[in-house]
Amino acid sequence: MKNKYQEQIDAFMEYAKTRNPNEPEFLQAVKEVAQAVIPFIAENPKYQGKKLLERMIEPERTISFRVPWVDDKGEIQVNRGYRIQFNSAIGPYKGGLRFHPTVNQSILKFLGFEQIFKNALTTLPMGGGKGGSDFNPKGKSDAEVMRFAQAFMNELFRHIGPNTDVPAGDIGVGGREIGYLFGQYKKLKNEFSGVLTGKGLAFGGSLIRPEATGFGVVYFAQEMLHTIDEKIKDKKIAVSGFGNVAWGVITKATQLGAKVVTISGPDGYIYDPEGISGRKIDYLLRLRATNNDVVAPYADQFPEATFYPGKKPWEQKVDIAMPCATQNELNDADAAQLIKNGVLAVVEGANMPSTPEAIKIFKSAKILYSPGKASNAGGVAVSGLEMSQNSMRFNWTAEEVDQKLHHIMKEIHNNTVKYGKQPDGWVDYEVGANIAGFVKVADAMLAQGIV
Ligand code: NDP
Ligand code: 2IT
Repeated sequence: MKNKYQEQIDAFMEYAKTRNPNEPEFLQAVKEVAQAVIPFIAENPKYQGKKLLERMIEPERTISFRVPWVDDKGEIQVNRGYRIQFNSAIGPYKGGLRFHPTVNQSILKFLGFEQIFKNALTTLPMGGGKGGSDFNPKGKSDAEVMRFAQAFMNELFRHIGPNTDVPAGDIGVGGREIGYLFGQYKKLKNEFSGVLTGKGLAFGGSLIRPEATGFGVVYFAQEMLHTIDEKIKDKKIAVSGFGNVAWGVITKATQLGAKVVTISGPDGYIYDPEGISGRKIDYLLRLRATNNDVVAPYADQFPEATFYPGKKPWEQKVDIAMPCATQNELNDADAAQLIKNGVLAVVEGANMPSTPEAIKIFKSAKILYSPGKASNAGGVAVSGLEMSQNSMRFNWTAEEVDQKLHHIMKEIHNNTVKYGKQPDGWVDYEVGANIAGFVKVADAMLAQGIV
């Protein structure tokens, strides 16, 4: 479908490219939002002439810093740390930290930008931010991870705070790393506060936060399936990745009677025809804790499974695909294969895992397709609930948190459908999520003046 606002979108993207050269991932994320929001602005005078999108694509603050530390051999290592404080119109900056060798400013700006809209969708008062480092956790000892985390916090602490900016985990940052980061913050500030989320249960963490992103993805998938009178029970699901999000998705989908048949790592993917359940799910956690880049050992443990080196799970015939590894891991050829195999729904657990070409294929086939900023918002939503519990100095039970998460995912679905429903009844979740997120942030920015 040719967009009648294409010229305006192209002009805006030229402007964005000129200001952000060499940032392909960031521009990809901006384009997705611009395509949805520019036509909406054109039809809603209230949002015109305020340079809202121009303001939104400019981070309020970009912090980049040296992280020197000493490895186990006594050698000095130097990494680069970042925090992108993107938008605080609706609350303190909020978003994860990523430790991965591929981390650069473009990737963190794409993630921080997406986080603005995602956080707005959660219904909770959180602005958007993201940070991290090009530190590679692979093969590092526990002591090295601790020293790196402390060195990282030695600079970050002066830029964050429970009412300013509240980081959490992302790729390469889980409970262990958050623990070390929190310890160092507390030591430097002499302050015990909810400055980070994803903390251990003994020191202010929330029940269900580790599971939240994956559980939320599955709750969102249930809502999507309801719109076509389908259920998740007995569905065959392909999942990519084998980290925190993949684990949560597999746990909840299995509880609800679906069968997850794949996981993947950078080395290839596993196909398990019997489904990944029970002790196999526990095995995933052990595999992840090795800090190695591999899923191949799964097939040695469980001989009914096959390992496909260097391949991606999208070649398998499944009802639902849930990419949960990383950005741009599902391309146009993968999308075409999934459609050919009759996939009903693609529900993103990772951030921006489908390329723009892949999304185009899903949309023209009119399957159910949801962007990560809607379907993976459960993680940051429970981070928001962790902040609430920290402020109250009180803990909700697992059931209470799970119930609130479920409710939030339904709200996100409703709000996305509100703006994404097309005249023929098909829901464009990508357009819906971007407009719904934009409206909340834009209204707050308009009310607060030019700041
Ligand atoms: P983890 O570090 O726990 O896991 C990431 C997983 O993806 C690892 O298994 C990683 O392996 C794997 N992976 C990395 N590159 C590839 C690749 N090229 N092909 C296949 N697998 C790969 O991170 P999370 O589970 O936390 O994050 C996964 C995704 O979900 C990311 O896009 C993240 O931004 C997003 N997300 C995370 C949330 C959270 O709360 N944690 C919330 C919302 C979204 P390895 O590390 O060995 O390379
Ligand atoms: O991408 C994400 O939403 C996250 N990594 C979680 C952020 C958070 O603050 O919990």
